[in-house]
Amino acid sequence: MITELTRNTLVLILAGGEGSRLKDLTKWRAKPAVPFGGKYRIIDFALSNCVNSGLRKIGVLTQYKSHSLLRHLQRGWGFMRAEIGEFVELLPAQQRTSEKAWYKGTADALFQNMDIMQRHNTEYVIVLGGDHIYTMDYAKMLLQHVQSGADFTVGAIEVPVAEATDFGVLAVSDDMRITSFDEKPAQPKEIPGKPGVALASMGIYVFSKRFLYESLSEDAIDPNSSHDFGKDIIPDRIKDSVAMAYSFKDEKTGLPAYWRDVGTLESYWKANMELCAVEPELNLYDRSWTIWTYQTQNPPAKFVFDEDGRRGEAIDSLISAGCIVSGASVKRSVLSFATTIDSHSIIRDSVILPKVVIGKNCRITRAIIDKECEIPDNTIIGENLEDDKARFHVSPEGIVLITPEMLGQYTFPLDGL
Ligand code: ADQ
Ligand code: ADP
Repeated sequence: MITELTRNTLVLILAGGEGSRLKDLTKWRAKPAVPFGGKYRIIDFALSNCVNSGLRKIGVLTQYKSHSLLRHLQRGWGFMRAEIGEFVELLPAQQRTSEKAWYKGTADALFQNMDIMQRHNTEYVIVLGGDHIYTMDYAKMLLQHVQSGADFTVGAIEVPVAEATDFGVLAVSDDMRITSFDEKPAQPKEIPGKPGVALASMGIYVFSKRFLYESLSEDAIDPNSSHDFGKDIIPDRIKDSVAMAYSFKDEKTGLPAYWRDVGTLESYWKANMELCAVEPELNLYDRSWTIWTYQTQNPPAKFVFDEDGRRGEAIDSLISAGCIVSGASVKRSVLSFATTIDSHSIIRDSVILPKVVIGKNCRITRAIIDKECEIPDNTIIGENLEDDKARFHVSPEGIVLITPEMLGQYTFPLDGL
């Protein structure tokens, strides 16, 4: 809902990280631009949450391999009405301050956009990562921030301690004031009274304007630091400011809400697989919380008998527009748009990105296949991982990643220079 508060808030989405743990999926595109869930890109979730929360002044900070991301944003997110103060602005790293360097860390990315923040001059600034899958009403966090009189508020979620080593870990008092913050600790603190559970930072923050400007000013940041929010600014400022945590919970159950970091091949694959459940925790069918995206026009998905009379079928799967399954079987898989699968092939537990062509007699299990791959007839993937390792990337958990380059499809003149 648009309110006085949401109108007075600028959102900055950090979308420039390298995402190196997604391996070759992010070789040519930034992590927020990676396709997800059949028809979306990862960044669509943060952006849709903004629009659905009534937050319509949005800047997206890009840096690493941003072509695909910028194209997606230009094509799909240009529908805001500038004349009523709504926008999605693209903010590529462009050395706007006297600093002659690309963005160093996340804090530096914001510092280099101080002029933009000052120009919009909103009372509040929300900073989000562009690479998580979740639905969340940010307006509720904003309201808590304002009502508590905080200088900054960190979005937080309960996670198993074993996973908390990848996150910032918070300790809070009874009234949710942050008492400590450790970035990616080797031994995360448990929540008192909840053994095995830690309170992790979701990497999303609400700042009051004055506090943010002060924290980003040149004298406030140690020039030798990594210029990072999680490592430098947040831990530094909890003592001398009002720092609050906002606990992200499912309102109906009171349990931690759905929130997935899809930073590794395993977690990316798993979050896609979760969508194949009969009742997934992430409800893409909720008409009150549409996930917006850009999509090319495609005809409906089609399932046909092949010339031998074999059925083309799919079960427990998401099949996007433009796909044709001919005499082949798809089980517990996500097919992005315009993929074709030919006779006698069986696809199981796999994530197929757009415009993939899968030939006849293939068996593909536990794989991620990148956009525009052409898989030749009789290809077997996911059954003998030693064989797969020779041709493709195999994650420690045995998920096989296949890209056009690995199939020898692209030969670029610049390769090897
Ligand atoms: P990480 O995700 O490891 O931890 P980071 O790599 O800084 O932190 O990425 C945060 C966001 O900023 C990502 O969306 C990334 O794409 C983007 N980003 C990174 N460098 C950028 C740059 N120079 N310019 C623009 N965008 C950039 C953070 C917090 C943890 C928290 C986790 C939650 O530091 O405390 O627990 O997020 O996933
Ligand atoms: P999009 O989805 O925007 O069509 P992709 O996500 O497929 O683009 O690719 C991201 C970007 O990387 C695009 O700019 C594309 O042209 C480029 N790209 C993809 N694969 C390769 C490659 N093997 N070599 C060089 N550039 C590539």
